Amino acid sequence: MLYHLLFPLHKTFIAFNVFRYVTFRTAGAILTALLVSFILGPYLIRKLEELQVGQAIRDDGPQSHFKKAGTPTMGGVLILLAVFLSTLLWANLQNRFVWLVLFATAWMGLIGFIDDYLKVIRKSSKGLAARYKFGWEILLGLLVGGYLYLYPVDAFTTKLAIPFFKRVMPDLGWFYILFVMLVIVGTSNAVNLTDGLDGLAIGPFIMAAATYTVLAYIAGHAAAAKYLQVLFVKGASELTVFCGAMVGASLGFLWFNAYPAQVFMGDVGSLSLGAALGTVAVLIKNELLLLIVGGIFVIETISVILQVSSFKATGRRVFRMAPIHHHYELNGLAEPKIIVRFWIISFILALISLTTLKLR
Ligand code: 57M
Repeated sequence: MLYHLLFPLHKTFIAFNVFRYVTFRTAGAILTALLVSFILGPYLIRKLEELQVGQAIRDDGPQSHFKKAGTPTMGGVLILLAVFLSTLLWANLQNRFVWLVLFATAWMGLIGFIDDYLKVIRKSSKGLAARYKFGWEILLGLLVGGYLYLYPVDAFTTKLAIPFFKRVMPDLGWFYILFVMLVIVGTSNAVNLTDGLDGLAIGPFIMAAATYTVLAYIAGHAAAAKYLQVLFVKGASELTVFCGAMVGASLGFLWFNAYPAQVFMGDVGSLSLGAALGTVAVLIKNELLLLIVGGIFVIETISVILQVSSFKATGRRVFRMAPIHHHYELNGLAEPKIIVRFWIISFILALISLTTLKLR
């Protein structure tokens, strides 16, 4: 909004020329989202407590979680508020990528909100039936993939960039639509599974969002994209502002979700943030790098797949409990130690992913 209101006045007030720069508006988005979180956070937590929007703890989980019963959940509403307000304020609203990623984030946020709401009113961890939840998630993925396939504005390509191999760029054709759905639904559920300890999902998410802030900036700048040999995507740099808003909102949420958590994000937060990250990765054409940047989310998901398939096939567990963070809990590792070690691994993976820009 500010871009459209103030930049045109730069001939009169030369200072407003600064609104031309994505970097300036991204810094504004980060700080605005952070401020919104700090200002609304305490109020929202009090409201959730008043409304008794408390977390129901499953009885088959680690004993240490029982003391968390009643912790306000659906704190993801705060994250989404901060992200949307900040993006609408600072981004160029004539950019279709901004609207596409806001659409995907809101859609997944609604699915998560309904799931959380059902869990709260039923006071159980059973929310929306899995088939409905996955059905609506898959539909979103197909809509985003289908839109990009049918309306490749500015030569948007269905080619797949592969980290480390600059010359290998297979064109997926119509399969691209399924690929986009897999990325968005996969990332969304991976973040959802990871959100099982205080700050365990939001910490790695901040690292991933910060990395994609840099990658979006590069993808949207022809000279930088050429120099670093990544696909140039015209208009992608506006996603830098959106990613900045996500970094600010997530840092603000971590202030309250840090151990011992005053609030949980709920599925409204985990599903929407995961979908936002997956959608950004698709739009800037850097999807596979998510496997490195979001390595913690990948490890958590693989631990569940291994556990469930082993349990179904042989009746034996690979881990003491899945996802893997529960395995370390049951091994006696303190919750804060597990969380901070996962953050350290995320930080290292984010650095590695940025080095792939040069190692091509
Ligand atoms: C998402 N949700 C947390 C909170 C958060 C297939 C199976 C692996 C699925 C998985 C599952 O149900 N995942 C759902 C994880 C839950 O957190 C809520 O959910 C939101 C995120 N979606 O925002 O609202 C619990 O996590 C704890 N928590 C914190 N701090 C936070 O900041 O302590 C969350 C956020 C909260 C709170 O206790 O209640 C969750 O864990 O459900 N299932 C599991 O993860 C279960 N594992 C399991 O069943 N393993 C079996 C399977 C694989 C065969 C096995 O290994 O044998 C564990 N989760 C629970 N109890 N709650 C263990 C059992």
